[in-house]
Amino acid sequence: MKSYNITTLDDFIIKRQKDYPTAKGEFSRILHHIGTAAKMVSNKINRAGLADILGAAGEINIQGESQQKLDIYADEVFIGSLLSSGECCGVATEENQNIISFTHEFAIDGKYIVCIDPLDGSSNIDVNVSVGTIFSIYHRISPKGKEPVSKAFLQSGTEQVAAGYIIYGSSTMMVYTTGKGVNGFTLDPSLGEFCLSHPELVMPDDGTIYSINEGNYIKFPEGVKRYIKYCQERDVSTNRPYNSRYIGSLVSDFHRNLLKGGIFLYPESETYPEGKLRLVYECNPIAFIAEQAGGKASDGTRRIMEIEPESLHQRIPYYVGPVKMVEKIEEFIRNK
Ligand code: P6P
Repeated sequence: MKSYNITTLDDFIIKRQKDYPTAKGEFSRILHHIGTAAKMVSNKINRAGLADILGAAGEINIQGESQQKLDIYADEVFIGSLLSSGECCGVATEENQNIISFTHEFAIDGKYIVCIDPLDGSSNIDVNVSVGTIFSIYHRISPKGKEPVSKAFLQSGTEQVAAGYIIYGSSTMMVYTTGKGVNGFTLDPSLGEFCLSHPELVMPDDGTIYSINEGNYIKFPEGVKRYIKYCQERDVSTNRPYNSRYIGSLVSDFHRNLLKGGIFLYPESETYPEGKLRLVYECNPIAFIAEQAGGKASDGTRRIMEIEPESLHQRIPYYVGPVKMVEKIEEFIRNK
């Protein structure tokens, strides 16, 4: 008789809680609440074409980008869910200039803070392309009973307690790490549960996909231009030319590269002299997952997770993927 061995996200969190002898469930509660918020956002995204939730909300966010209605909805849902967990004392999100402290009596003693991009790639929503949520969890560094201090949100990526993303695609998946490997869960809409579907994810040690917005080619640094040509040259011994795959949604591009082997590149350019992607709530969480899956993430010269953030919305050049591929682009940048 066929047996259905279904492990839900909550089962998995509780099972893994035993890996942390001192754990009292606070951390598990945060992950559970992130899962709940993800289900709510997934539900809205899947009906975006029907409900009046498509299109710009008429606001401009702190990035100077027109906010999509779903950006605002996702921001409010994740903030509300993290607050209600009672284990998080504050959040930093892409949509808010400053940190949001939870001073409510049931949350002010929360052991953790969360940095989150509630809906990354949201400009793709109106054309039905997959988008994502990206999050990092850190310990608070201020004593309990007081509001979180801003430098708690500027810890280097090596201090992450956990990191993950949700990809709202052909199915909704949640992929996260707590520093003991990477696991993927697929939302079963009929159960309303995230079920373990990709246990112990490991990134291939090399790849044949490169993901970059080649429309910016003329603005790229010389080393990056030469690397792109390297990807396009014929050399069967190194499986080149590679395939170019670019969705324009970091979570989607990274998720494909994590599963199939490929490098994602977002270099600095005249348009984005510091790079476009944000260190705190995009690059660091994805870097943690990449490293835990055996990959690497760099700004072209430095390990992303060792960079001390200087500001909440700081941008950084970003190269993430299999170690061999990231080391190759670093070589091209070094020898520009
Ligand atoms: P471009 C989405 O706006 C985003 O922040 C990332 O998800 C994505 O990788 C990147 O920007 C795409 O930027 O300039 O290629 O459209």
